[in-house]
Amino acid sequence: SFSVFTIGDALITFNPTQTGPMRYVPQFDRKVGGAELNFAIGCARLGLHSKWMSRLGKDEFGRYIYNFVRGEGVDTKDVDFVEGYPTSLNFKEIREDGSGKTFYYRYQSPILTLTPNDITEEMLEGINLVHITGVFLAIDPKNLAIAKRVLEIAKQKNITVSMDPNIRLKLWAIEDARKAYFELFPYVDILLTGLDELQLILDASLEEDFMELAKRYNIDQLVIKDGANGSRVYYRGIWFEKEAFSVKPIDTVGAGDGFDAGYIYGFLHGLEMEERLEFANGVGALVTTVSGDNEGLPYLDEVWAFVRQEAVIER
Ligand code: KDG
Repeated sequence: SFSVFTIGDALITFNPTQTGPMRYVPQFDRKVGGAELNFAIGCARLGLHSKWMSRLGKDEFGRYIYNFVRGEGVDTKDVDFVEGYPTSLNFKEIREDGSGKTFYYRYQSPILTLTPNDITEEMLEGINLVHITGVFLAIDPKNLAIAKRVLEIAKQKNITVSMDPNIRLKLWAIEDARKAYFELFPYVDILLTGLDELQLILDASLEEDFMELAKRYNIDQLVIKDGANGSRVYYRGIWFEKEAFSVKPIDTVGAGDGFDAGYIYGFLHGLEMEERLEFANGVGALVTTVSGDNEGLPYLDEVWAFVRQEAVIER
């Protein structure tokens, strides 16, 4: 099977037990979040070998995250516990339509202890694809150097690189985000981005500008996610697109990470462009139907059954 590698911070995510303003929510469900971790779980559920590099607090929450991720079959060889950096928290507010807000309690994330020297060639042994996201970059300015080190090794080893800007303006300013992304674009083979994010990054909404970006940085696949409007990809001068599945979302957080995992699965397995988009749309849609950032990530057979609208025996 194919192997993927990603690097990122984890959070304890508190999901509200009711919708509406967070100040009126008396109870929360303790869950696990983190964009790259969601991606890693998504890949593992689809049957990929999935490696997630991180640092966790040496505390109860850190242990919980570790056990949770291992339970999902993610390779945690490059995960360590660090003293003195408590695991970060994220409280969510959810509206009736499944959209919401996040409130971070994230100041001294354990992953701040990582340095470029922690990145070794050996970590990427046997890896087919490296996935970087903007959340990791946003947490600390020095993470750009860490990401670069990972991507340089990836390039040396001919490993495909995917990136999701995953803009979190609560974590950094758009100017800083842009600078970091543009430094990494030269390494990127597959850019997986929300339409709104791409518009923000380029300060433009024209298709010509998107194509220009892909050409200038030699981005092989520029994949644009547009939620309920579906997704499209610009590949070798041609746009392919696929409409979204209609679902009743209850928690949209993590859908983009799920889409990424689905797209990467489709890429690694050589699915045709439109089928690849459909598969990824299916994973993203399914994520939104379950509460939590990663609980709704489907297993492989569930995605196929969903996209082919096959009847599933339930009782
Ligand atoms: O993409 C989903 C993530 O945003 C969520 O799991 C929490 O990592 C997180 C973040 O920083 O927002």
